[in-house]
Amino acid sequence: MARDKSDLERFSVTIDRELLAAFDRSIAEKGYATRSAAVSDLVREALIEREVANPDAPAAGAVVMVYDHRRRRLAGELTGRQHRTHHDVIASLHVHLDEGTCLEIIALRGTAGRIRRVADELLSLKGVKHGRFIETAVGKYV
Ligand code: NI
Repeated sequence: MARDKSDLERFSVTIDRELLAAFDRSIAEKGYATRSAAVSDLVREALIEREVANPDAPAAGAVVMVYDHRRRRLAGELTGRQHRTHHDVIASLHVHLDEGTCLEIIALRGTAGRIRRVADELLSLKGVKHGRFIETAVGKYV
């Protein structure tokens, strides 16, 4: 992506005034310094979403999940699945939130379709209370 100013291009956009006002409020709340930075992120997001829709695209992502380790067999099952998919699981972080609740963050790298399948399998395990998978394209747009 843009490495110096010569890589940047200016363009104008015609947009509904109220929509633009709402966008400006939204990006101010998020802390963007300029519309350009916010629009660049939106464009990148759209391109990455499209890229990772291709199951063969190189991708990386993270599963973030919360579960109760006292739940029978769940902790062992989670570990077993990560070992079985060790080519895709590149790191994990386990945090003991309280007496029973664990927060686990599992980093995945592989093709988009494959790591999504691994993430879905982890998140659908019985006993996972809440979780989410975020993914990004590798080597393209980022
Ligand atoms: Ni724990």
